[in-house]
Amino acid sequence: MKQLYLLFFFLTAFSVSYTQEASIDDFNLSGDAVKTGANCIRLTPDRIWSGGSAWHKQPIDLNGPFEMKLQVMLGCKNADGADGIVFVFHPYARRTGYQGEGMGFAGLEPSLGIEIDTWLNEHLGDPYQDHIALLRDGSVHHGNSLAGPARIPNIEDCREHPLTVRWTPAKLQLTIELDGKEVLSYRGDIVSGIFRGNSKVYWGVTAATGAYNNRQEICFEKLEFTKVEEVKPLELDGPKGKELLKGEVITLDNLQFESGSATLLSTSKAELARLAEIMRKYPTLKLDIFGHTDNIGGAGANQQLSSRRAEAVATYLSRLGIPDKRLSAKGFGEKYPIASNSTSLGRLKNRRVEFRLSRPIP
Ligand SMILES: [Ca+2]
Ligand SMILES: [Ca+2]
Repeated sequence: MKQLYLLFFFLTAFSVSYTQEASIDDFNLSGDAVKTGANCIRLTPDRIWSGGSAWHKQPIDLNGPFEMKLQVMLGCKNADGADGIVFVFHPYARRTGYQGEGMGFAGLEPSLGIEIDTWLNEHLGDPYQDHIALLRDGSVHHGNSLAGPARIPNIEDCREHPLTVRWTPAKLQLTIELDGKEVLSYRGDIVSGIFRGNSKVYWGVTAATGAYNNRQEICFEKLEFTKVEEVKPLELDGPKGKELLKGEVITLDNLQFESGSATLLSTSKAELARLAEIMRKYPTLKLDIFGHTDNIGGAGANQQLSSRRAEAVATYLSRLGIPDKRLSAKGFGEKYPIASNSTSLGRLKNRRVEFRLSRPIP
């Protein structure tokens, strides 16, 4: 239940989900990629040593949840087809990576790629069958795979196959479905682990051929993803900064934890860095950190969770150089709600970490 609530928190607090009609004009094409209809792009022709990619012009924010659905077509030649398609997240779009076994993905770094590989390269650890895997940083060697390779039935069958890529940041979970079945799943903090804290990345699809070839194509019926609204970071001369300096209790909009745990999401770290800056500017002030929860999940567990979250914040600030003696962390569990726990919006308000700057008692 907790996980559901945190997901809801994310959706209500920071983002507006919408479905966007697919438009090929929203993509930048590179290499041999060409439009082949109202909503299809041919990434490679059936010609040897070709490579192409299509990149959506708008970056996506990995702090928000999204789901993308597309159709992939890997060509009609099985025995002598090649090489495959990769769905990629990458901070600098517009480029196609290396051809052949690189599938237009090799060399794009940093990156996260979901490969559908149709050519056996033994030296890369490819299984003897078409396969799907989660790769990083433009490396197509399976020694570096984050998930997979998972074998799939021959996909070079002249047909379109639905591919769904779903990201749930509250659970740090990436799920991939092919032909309506879950084929890969990965849990990890992609933003800090791969993109060095940068949550806004471009996304696109690459493909390549080598000594053998296939026509490789993608089509979009609909694009569903979440547009993330900008949340203003904490600023000293902003309303929250002013309240804080007056000694009032504030909450931070960007402070987020993994569902049911005290692990800070990477979004929170930038916000806490601002708070640390403020504390450095006013070196005589102390900071009280108060954790609170809603009433779901039992009073004892909530007490512990609220304490661990307040402490996680203090630990992070201490790592940023704020002396421990200026920090005090305390959890209050579900004891002090600020809204009704009988509605989801009320519970959302109750799950919070509060901050108060205070002058030491002389
Ligand atoms: Ca291969
Ligand atoms: Ca095949």
